[in-house]
Amino acid sequence: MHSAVEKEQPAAAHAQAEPTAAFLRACKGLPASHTPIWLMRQAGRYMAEYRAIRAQYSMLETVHTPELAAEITLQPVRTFGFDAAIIFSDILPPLASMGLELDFVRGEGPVIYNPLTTTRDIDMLATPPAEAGMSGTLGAIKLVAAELAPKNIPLIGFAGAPFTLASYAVEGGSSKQFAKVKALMYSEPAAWKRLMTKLVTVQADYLLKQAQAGAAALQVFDSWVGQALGKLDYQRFVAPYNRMLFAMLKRAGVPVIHFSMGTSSYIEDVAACGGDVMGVDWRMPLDWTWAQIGYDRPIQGNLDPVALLAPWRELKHQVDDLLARAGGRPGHIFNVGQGILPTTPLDNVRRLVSYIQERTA
Ligand code: 1CP
Repeated sequence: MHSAVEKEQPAAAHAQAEPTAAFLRACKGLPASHTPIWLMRQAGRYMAEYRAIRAQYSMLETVHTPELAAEITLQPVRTFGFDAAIIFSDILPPLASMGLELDFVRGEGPVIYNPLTTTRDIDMLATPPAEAGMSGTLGAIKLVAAELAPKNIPLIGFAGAPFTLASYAVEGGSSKQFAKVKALMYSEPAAWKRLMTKLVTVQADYLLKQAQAGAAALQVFDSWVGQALGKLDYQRFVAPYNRMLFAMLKRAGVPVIHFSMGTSSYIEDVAACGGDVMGVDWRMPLDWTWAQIGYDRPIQGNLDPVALLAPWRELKHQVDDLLARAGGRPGHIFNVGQGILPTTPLDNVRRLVSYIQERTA
């Protein structure tokens, strides 16, 4: 049942060697009271409470105001009883602290008005400490951790992986073909190295400070590597920097989830870069992916977020299939394979969370 919300725990519960929260136990591959569940983008437009706040404040105002970010983080946890919270923020605001002019344009998504076009732009990028540009998120983490620690609900901090962030910084926003960022990568290898190293420096510092502020786990989002790069490019142009990042995060003292999308053709290379838990998308069956990664490594995923738009009969079929593929092994964290959609019916989320928590108890 909902043991994660019922047990009273001391504030530093997540720092213990043997945690009691189901989510943290699964992150360590330990047997848990039930299969823990949280959903990427669990705070967002499918919730009326979120839309009400966003009607009054811009995306960046909500991210940089600790009280607003904390409230948005807590909304889905209160409503659905998830086994973990994820701090409300985005992967892109740290780029603003490096000197990129970021905005979230309604209906269009993220935009960077001064994308990197020359090697000089790369050399001009600043590498400030997280307190300089991300103090709002660090403050929000403190507020949420204080609220959730007595309920033994872990809070996840996060950041973008270097390639995924470089794609926005060079393309100036979302991309389908990643032509500009790949052209830079192929034609200016020395500048590429400087860019990726700066991104690793800033993200590692930011993630370590999120753990210090009270995040009980960290997730690194490498959303676009799989869409942009084949195995050989991943090995040459991305893996060295991801390895550096995950090595630096060992000092955090909390579990680190390494999430990527579209990487099933080279998931073993992705896994080799590090991360205690591998977050995977829905394109390959969970049992196949888990076997590639190794069953001794915890796994997070991998329901198709679009399945949450289906009637319960179909959703239940996909959920039962996924649980069967997880085979009741310790170290499975139930999640979607990418952020849930704004059109997701609340009832499906409610039903999914209680079904997972009750069926696997
Ligand atoms: O209100 C709105 O319309 C803003 C929509 C929105 C939201 C709710 C954006 C803009 N970001 C977020 C929050 C967000 N983004 C979280 C919050 C915590 C949670 O509840 O999960 C997280 C973890 C992210 C991470 C993120 N942002 C990723 C990685 C995960 C993924 O979905 O692959 C990426 C790629 C982004 C960039 C981004 N920010 C926002 C949008 C619409 C996008 C994607 C744009 C694109 O497709 O390129």
